Amino acid sequence: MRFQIRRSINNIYTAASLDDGRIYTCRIKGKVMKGRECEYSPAAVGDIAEGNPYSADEALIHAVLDRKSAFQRWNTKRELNQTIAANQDISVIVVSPLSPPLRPRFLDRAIACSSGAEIIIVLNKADEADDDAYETLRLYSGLGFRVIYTSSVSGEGINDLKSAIMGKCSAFVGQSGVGKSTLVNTLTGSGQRIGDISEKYNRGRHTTNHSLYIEGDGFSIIDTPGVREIEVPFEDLQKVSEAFPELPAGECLYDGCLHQGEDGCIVPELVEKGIIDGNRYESYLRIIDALRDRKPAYMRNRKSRG
Ligand SMILES: Nc1nc2c(ncn2[C@@H]2O[C@H](COP(=O)(O)OP(=O)(O)OP(=O)(O)O)[C@@H](O)[C@H]2O)c(=O)[nH]1
Ligand SMILES: [Mg+2]
Ligand SMILES: [Zn+2]
Repeated sequence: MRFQIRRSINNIYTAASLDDGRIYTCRIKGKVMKGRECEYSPAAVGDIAEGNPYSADEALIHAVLDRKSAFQRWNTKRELNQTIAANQDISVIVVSPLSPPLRPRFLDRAIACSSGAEIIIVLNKADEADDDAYETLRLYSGLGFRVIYTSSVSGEGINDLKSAIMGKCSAFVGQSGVGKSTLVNTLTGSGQRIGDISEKYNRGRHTTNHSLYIEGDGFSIIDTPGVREIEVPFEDLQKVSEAFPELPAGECLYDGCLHQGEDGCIVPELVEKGIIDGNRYESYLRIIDALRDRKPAYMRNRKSRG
């Protein structure tokens, strides 16, 4: 039987059967799934799994199918990749202008954490936005990212966002307190818990603590727990440039140029001329640097077999 994972807490999964439409509580056979050694958890919300029911509402999962897309982050503590959402058509990266403040560096990393999905940037709390926020996001629309301005207070942009996600599955990701769950509630009428913003730190309180798949009217959303920090998952360095569409492909002297100013790399000149934004380039370089020394725990501890 095939299942779609809809909630995951401590390796107990709530999943909808794609065959009989019922909801099952699932466990996974074994702790680590083959091919997923690099991951914090063998399955994520949005994953399609194969398994067998052993009662009317319980099943055992023995395989998780390959993903077409994912939003992953590096779990610094466990030193593994952590999948926040899987198989979404769109990664909706939600930011807010002031509480918490918009951080372009964070946004750049979040874009790089998404693979295989379309990206939409949502500036929520548009009711609090100043010119700076609009200015910052103009850069991203200029790069070809779709940017939607929303406010759950004034209702601005909600219909635009709704039409953008219609017929699709979207993962709402971003910092804690930007208003992901509020948007999800506005869009689906569901009753996700909403948190307030800590006055002392001007950031959210991690109100949503696990990813959850929610069905709306003609679309679905994976609401995800907000994070304070985000690091790009362990992956091929070449893949990072996919998150930076402004970087030239195949124009530097050497194939597979990482654009760190190698011989024959044209990027530093493009930055100097202002054709590539210097801050974006700095984000890119920082991500490459961070990834270079990064190795998942399971790889580091493994003994070399010569
Ligand atoms: N001014 C304003 N406040 C908003 C808006 N949307 C949400 N908020 C407030 O922002 C706070 C955080 O909202 P949540 O929806 O819990 O944020 P979240 O992104 O789900 O946070 P986590 O679950 O911690 O990741 C709440 O106090 C909301 O009322 C908005 O459009 N404008
Ligand atoms: Mg939330
Ligand atoms: Zn280059």
